[in-house]
Amino acid sequence: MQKVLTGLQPTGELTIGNYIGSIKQMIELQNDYDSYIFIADLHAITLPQQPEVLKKRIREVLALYIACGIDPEKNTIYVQSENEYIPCISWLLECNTYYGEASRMIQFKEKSKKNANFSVGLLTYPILMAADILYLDTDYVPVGIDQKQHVEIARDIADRFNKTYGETFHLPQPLIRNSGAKIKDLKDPTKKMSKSSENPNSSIRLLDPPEKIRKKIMAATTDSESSIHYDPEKKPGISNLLTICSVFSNQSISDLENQFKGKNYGEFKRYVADVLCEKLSEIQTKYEQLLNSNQLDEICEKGIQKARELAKEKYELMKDKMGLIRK
Ligand code: ATP
Ligand code: LTN
Repeated sequence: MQKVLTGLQPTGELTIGNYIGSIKQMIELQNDYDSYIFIADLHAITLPQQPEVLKKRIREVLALYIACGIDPEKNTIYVQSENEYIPCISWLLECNTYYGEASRMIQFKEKSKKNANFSVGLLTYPILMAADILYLDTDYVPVGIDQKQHVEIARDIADRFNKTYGETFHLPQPLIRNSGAKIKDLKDPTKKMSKSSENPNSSIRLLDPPEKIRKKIMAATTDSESSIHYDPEKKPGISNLLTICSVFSNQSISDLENQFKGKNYGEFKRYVADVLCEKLSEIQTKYEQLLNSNQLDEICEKGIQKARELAKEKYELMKDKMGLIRK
């Protein structure tokens, strides 16, 4: 059975961008693939985090995965930092990655520009991500478009390692949605919606109450026309709302365009808010039930045992290939 794997950083409250770009794809694949989903807490600390907040968020994201529909019977679910072989594998991969290659990553350039004293971890971030992907011989990695380059570098590193030391890794491929690969910021629809954004009105959080969802959607930036049609270049705000609405209502964009022909932006926005409130309130009810249950711990214990065993096996193989053996 082919393998799919993805991870999310516990760096803030998850947004509908995270849901669409990553979680929903995993839900759609879980019946047909050997599926792995984890909390990328080691990636989160590449930027400063407050320990108490981080701890709380790890649990929140776990509960949200399951509340959204990630089935613990069909997925291996774990917390990245509990798998001690991942940083070991990452180190071996770092020594087979060029500095130039890592420093060309777009995310590194953007995040290092924003933080005057950035950590070395911000540079080696994609190599840690390569370790997450490669230990498992992952076939597909469902992500938003912003992570495509990181999956590609993982593939390059794997290919180089195979050529240098002999066949060791399977080459992974990113899996990116046609529509919804980059949900936009509600206030500035030329930018990506991001959970660590400073403006709370720029994103819909999966745990936002209905009145907040309505307020944010009604205040979302649009344009001065009145026609509701999909044109990401000229109408980025309306196109973004159409994409969001299409994913959450399971209607196609052209069906939505027909439904709202001749109607105004206010009517359309009210519909988008209704659709979101309905779906998110289902997720929120399940989330509340899960957050303080023992079920979460049991799921993670089971998940980490499997992930650790597989990572240990790959680490030993890599060491062997690289000559890291005493006799
Ligand atoms: P941060 O603001 O901390 O960088 P983020 O919101 O970008 O966080 P990540 O944890 O980096 O979220 O990403 C988790 C997954 O969600 C990744 O696969 C990423 O590509 C996807 N994702 C994040 N934002 C969006 C978005 N706006 N549209 C589609 N996919 C997204
Ligand atoms: N960098 C990713 C999170 C992540 C990930 C991974 C995603 C860490 N390791 C492995 C897919 C596969 C992000 O979403 N920011």
